[in-house]
Amino acid sequence: MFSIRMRSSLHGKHVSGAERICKGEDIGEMVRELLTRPKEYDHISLKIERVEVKEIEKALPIKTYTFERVEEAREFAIDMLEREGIKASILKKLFRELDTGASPEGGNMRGAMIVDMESGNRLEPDKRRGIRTVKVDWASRKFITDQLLEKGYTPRTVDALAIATKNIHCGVVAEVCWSDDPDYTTGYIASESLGYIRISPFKRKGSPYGGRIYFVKRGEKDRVITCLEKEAFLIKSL
Ligand code: PML
Repeated sequence: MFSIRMRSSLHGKHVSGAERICKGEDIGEMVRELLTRPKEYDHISLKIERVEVKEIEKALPIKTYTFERVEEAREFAIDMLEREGIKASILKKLFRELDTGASPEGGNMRGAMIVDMESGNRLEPDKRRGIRTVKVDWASRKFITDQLLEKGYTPRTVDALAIATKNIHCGVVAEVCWSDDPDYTTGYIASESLGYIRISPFKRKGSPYGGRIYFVKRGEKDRVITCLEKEAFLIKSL
């Protein structure tokens, strides 16, 4: 199988990125599809790589919780994540960082923070780049997308659920995510026992800041990063 990754930008700013895993004979069709995704770009890169693929039987189960205000939504997320053994003080500090841009110069990171769940210390080797969950796709993307859209979820759920499922499979104990898209305020938390919990609104409308936080056991950091960035997975079903 092959992993195909596309990243596009306009005037030096990231526009869109996507990934597919497919058979050699389907590369042409996948590339054509990925090229139609960015509306406008002046730079696009495609990386095609042969990968050994493992399977994940089932995606994390989905639940959605809707709140009046961001503050209530965040309190709910903190309560849930405390059950996973992460202190509220650590969560509040990291939420502030995501809200104001977690990269050293204040912008969004390109990837995720990776955090020691006990001390709250950030462990990313490069705080601008962060950690990237790549090499993951649905075994039947079209079938899964149709099912999720029919249930009222969005195209973002399709990709975020795949990423969260791989993260937890690789040993991330819990994940927090909200988008950097100023108009997309639904985020999620995920863990083995919580599943994929969509939370709305997880951030204020209009905010250009967002990203992902991966909580890990300190001693497992290197193994988890290798799994997230190097091992390829196809998820078989919902
Ligand atoms: C959802 O609607 O299921 C939450 C998706 C979060 C997407 C984050 C992103 O696209 O950056």
